[in-house]
Amino acid sequence: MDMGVGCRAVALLLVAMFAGLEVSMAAVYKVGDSAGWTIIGNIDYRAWAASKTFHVGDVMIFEYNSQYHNVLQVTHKEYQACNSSAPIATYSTGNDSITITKRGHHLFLCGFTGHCQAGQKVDINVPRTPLSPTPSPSPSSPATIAPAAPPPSAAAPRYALMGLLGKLGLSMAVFAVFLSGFA
Ligand SMILES: [Cu+2]
Repeated sequence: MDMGVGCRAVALLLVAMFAGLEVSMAAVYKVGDSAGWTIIGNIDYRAWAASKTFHVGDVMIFEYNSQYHNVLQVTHKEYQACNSSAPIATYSTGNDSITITKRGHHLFLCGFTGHCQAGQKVDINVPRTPLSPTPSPSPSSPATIAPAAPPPSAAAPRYALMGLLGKLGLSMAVFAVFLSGFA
């Protein structure tokens, strides 16, 4: 084995290791993407959230001018009514990072007068029943009723799969080294 192949192998292994690392890390989302947390432009935060699949450990970044907005975490009832009088948590730095630590709905709204009514509210939902990574192609089987309160260990299979994908990536990279080194 000459030095060139060795160096390439090390480089590819590093790439594969980082790729494997990436899939197991939590995602960071900027709420509203480039628009941020605002009432300007009628951002559809419902559509924004619907386009994502959130997981426990993901980080939501709310970016806004703290003179005109804030971020209040509220209950479902308060969310529906745009009630900002008794929030669960209040964020007001203008650049808030909020880590999602459990499954279910995480409801946020802006507490400034009229903003929530104007649509500045977002529902970050982490499905209580993990979505199957490979949906069954046969629609004939009826949907099974999930238990009301799944144990915390329910997240384990997903991470196991992520680890598997990482290993798959690694072995593919090793295979690529063989192809490039001995072709
Ligand atoms: Cu606001």
